Amino acid sequence: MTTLDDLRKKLPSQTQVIFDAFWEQLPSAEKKNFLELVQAFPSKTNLLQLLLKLGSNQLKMMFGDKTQIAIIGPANVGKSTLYNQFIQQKEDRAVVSPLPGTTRVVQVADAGLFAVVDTPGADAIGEVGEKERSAALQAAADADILIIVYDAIQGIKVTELDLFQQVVAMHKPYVVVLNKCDLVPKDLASILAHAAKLLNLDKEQIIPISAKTGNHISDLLKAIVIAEPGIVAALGQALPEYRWQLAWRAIASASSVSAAIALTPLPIIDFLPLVITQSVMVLSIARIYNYKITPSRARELVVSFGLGFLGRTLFYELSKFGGVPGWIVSAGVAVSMTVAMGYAAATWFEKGERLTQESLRVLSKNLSKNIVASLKKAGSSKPGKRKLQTMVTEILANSKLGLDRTLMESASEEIALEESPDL
Ligand SMILES: Nc1nc2c(ncn2[C@@H]2O[C@H](COP(=O)(O)OP(=O)(O)OP(=O)(O)O)[C@@H](O)[C@H]2O)c(=O)[nH]1
Ligand SMILES: [Mg+2]
Repeated sequence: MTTLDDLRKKLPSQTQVIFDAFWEQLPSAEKKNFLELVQAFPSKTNLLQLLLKLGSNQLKMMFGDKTQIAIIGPANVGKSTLYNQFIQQKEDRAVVSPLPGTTRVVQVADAGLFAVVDTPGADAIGEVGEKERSAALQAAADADILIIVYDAIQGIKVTELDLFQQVVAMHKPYVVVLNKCDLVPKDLASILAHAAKLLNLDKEQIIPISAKTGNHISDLLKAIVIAEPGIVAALGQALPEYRWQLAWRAIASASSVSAAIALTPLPIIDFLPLVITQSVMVLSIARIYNYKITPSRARELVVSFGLGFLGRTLFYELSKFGGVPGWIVSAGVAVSMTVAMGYAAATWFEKGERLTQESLRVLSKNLSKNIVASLKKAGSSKPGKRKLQTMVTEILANSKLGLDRTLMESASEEIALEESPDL
């Protein structure tokens, strides 16, 4: 688990001072929120990026223009490669090449929560070099946070120290990165120690990464996030959405298993394996919401929601209408029960609120109608288990419900999600 201190240590001391000043002013309730959020930071880069993306609206609301993060450093250290790790749109990709001096002008792109700025190498000599150097320094002066990149193999040349000092003198939050660590055969520690000594930093304050493989980019992202505490506040607000999107993945995968279970025996849904599948899902959702629960308690929770009974009632209700193959009704009911259970669990873990039987009933009814309609559209002949699982995963992956939790709330208030099937 990441602690605040782990993250704080990654910041150079000047940036720690900025963070500490912010921390002192924070009321204790806010401090608590902040700590909880930091602990919930995922260690996988792609998940952290999802969180950053979700936080971008909050940040815009709070600060108007986006925070700009400039990547600066000598030529050929991998600045543009790192920039490409942050961008959201493929069209924004920067050109990368083994030739020093590839990037000639400053470029800016959207990186979700912040805007990222790629700059030309700031160590070039000659007339063109001078121009590029001042463009890079100007970009640094215009940015809110700086990432200073060096090459782990080339090391830090004495001539590059001057650049570092100039950047530090700007008194902005910054982080220092040693790139191309994938090429370091061994003894990364001594390379880090050497760089730290030159820059007058602690070893922990230099973040070793590989911009090419993406390794340890998440450490860098976390350091950036706490270097600008405003970002953490924005992330705090985005966290519920982020958790819901993750929970939705767990729900989609458990639902596809539930659908396969519902295929046999037909036409009566076998509820015991469903309870097991849903209990496993509830455990993963609990993990996402940082809620401690044992497997047996998860199972009790599933049973206590009484979805088995609800499912049976729904099944008979939907079968009565005829015209829909039995397997579609079974799968539709099993999936909607699992989705409803996932939503009920997420609501419980997040807010401590228990959905009422009535809202669960309305929610699962609306969901099953929609899932039955989507399955009907997807194919008329009864598929094998695996095919059905793929179909259900696709239906749920494309559903807007996974992006926006509030749609679930309206679904449990008897508002049709999409057009209802004519049952
Ligand atoms: N092995 C390895 N190669 C890298 C890494 N990052 C960048 N490179 C390579 O290093 C070379 C330079 O990368 P760029 O991203 O163009 O470097 P830059 O700092 O933008 O260079 P300029 O624009 O010339 O200042 C390219 O051949 C990259 O593929 C890394 O983490 N590992
Ligand atoms: Mg470049």
